[in-house]
Amino acid sequence: MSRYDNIEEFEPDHRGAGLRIGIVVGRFNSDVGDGLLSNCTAALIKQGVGNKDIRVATVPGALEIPLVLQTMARSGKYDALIALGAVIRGDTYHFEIVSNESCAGITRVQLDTGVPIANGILTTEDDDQAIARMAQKGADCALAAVEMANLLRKIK
Ligand code: INI
Repeated sequence: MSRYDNIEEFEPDHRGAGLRIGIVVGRFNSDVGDGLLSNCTAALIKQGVGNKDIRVATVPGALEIPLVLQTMARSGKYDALIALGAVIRGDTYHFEIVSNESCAGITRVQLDTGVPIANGILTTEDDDQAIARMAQKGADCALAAVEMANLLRKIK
């Protein structure tokens, strides 16, 4: 497709058939994790990803997510990965540590390995904010993962 001056542009491609997707979910705040995961897998399947091509790993909390993503990325078995979890503010500085370190770890893994990772770790003030966002965020991550896997394939 060309929108400007006959310049070629990669079009967003959300067709999921044949893509292999790994998902890592934190069990901390598990109701939110479950909501993120169910909406994410439903959206992946809607886009045509086969259920046999989706693998889910759960971990205790958001801080454990980057290492499992790194292991999945290095395995060569996945076209894209998805991180799901919820970090909900408490009374201490721990919220900032968990939010910032999990996000930094995810970014590092995708840049180090070249495997795209959709970041669906919600960071919210309270449970209500997380519950209000989990359905949309889970589905958005499915689309982002499929789109990024297809884009990187085309660029390569
Ligand atoms: N992990 C989360 O995923 N969300 C949180 O809100 C959270 N809080 O608030 O502490 C949290 N902490 C646990 C952390 O991710 C690790 O599992 C733990 O520190 C053990 O390494």
